[in-house]
Amino acid sequence: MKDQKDRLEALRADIERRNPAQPEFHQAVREVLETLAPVFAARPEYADPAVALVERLTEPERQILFRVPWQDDRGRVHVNRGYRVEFNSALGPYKGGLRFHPSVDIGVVKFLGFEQIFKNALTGLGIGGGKGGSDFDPHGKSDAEVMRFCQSFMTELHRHIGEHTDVPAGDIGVGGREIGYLFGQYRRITNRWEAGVLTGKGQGWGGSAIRPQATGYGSVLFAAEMLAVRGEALDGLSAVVSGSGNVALYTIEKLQRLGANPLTCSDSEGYVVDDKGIDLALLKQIKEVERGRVSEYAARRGSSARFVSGGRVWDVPADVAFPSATQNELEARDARALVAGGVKAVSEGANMPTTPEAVRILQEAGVAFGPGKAANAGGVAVSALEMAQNAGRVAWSEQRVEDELAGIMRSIHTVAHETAERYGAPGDYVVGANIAGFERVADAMLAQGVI
Ligand code: NDP
Ligand code: 2IT
Repeated sequence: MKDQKDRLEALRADIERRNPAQPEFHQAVREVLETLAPVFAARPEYADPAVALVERLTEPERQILFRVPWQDDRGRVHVNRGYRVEFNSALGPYKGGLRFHPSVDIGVVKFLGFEQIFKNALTGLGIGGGKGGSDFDPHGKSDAEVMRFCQSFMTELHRHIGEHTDVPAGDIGVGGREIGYLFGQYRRITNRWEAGVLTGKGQGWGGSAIRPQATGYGSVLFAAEMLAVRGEALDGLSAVVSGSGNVALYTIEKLQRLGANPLTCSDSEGYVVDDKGIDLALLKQIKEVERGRVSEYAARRGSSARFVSGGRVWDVPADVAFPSATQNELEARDARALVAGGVKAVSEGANMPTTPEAVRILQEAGVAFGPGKAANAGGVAVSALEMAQNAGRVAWSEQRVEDELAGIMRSIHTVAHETAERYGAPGDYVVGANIAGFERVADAMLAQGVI
């Protein structure tokens, strides 16, 4: 075990040296490597330096970086960067979202792509790991500007993707509108109706029922599974949710359907707390229809709600918490605030929202902690179901997709829970999810030879 720890530590140092100035990627790799020592001790074939399995797993198969020029409504030309990191295809075509946000750089895309490998493995479906995006900021842009940007982005990206090669979807800043423009340009350039090249499409033209809801619904289902192990249920519990985008909105919806009371939402300017519980119809109108800010929700809701500029939702005491905005949004002091407020479970709808120190604080306080790789896998799982429907040229009913999603989330919970027990860390879903995802990818890589 000591030897394994030393080898992993040397590997980690080497990865940081070879990938300078990529702190999010370092963080994601460190967090996985830290949990692998027991599986290396039990299965020496994974750790054999002569096979260099971890070295291969942490090096993307391919990284694509390109210029994206586009014109604004006044005719001015802007230049953004486009990225697609095709990280690992041992289990299937590269699969993962596109993020449009000013903070996107190669380190962010690599952290997301690396996480995606294990998340996708956990779904049990045939999808590899990838991620992409751009430093383009869709906030404040007209529909026509977003369309021209998406068309320019796809004009380069199209040569690298395909239903059997690499299948992007949405992430921060990329939703149904952007997927529509991207799909239109792909179809025009290739002259192919290749529905399975992108997921998150509109339901009238190849999209799956429940895909917009899937990540948020899945994150709540995962929390329900964690609570059930402790003999508890969501019904009657209060909840804090961060973010107000795709994942947050449908987390709130599912919580309400299961009888819980979500009290908050947020954006990069601050948060809203609503003592009566979030009015989801109003929030959806502001976010999905008007593309507005959460401060407008407080202004329109009346006396039960207030907007806290610059604050974080974790200061509001609640039974369960759902970080659903972005990476590193829940830090040590936030974890302490949640624990002081009596939180029982935290389920990560976002990718890597909880810092390592905050995870430790929550776990040491006995809080059930569902890491994003497991808890937010419902989105990509329904994307894989969308690919299956596209391949068969069929559309499944809402009920069927919802049942499949529930089954997949249950099975991810079971596998993470059982794997943690098997490796001597009962109740630690971080260990369970990392090892279970790793084993599936590692076995496929070993079987497929040195590539
Ligand atoms: P959206 O773009 O729909 O919403 C993002 C939300 O997070 C917005 O409220 C946004 O506020 C806020 N946010 C984004 N960046 C920051 C930041 N740097 N600081 C503070 N707030 C921020 O994205 P999604 O809901 O799709 O994604 C949210 C998270 O869920 C991400 O971590 C994503 O990777 C993850 N995820 C998404 C999946 C999906 O299917 N969409 C699947 C699995 C995980 P503002 O408008 O002010 O920027
Ligand atoms: O982080 C994620 O899992 C996503 N953004 C969804 C990826 C997908 O291909 O549906």
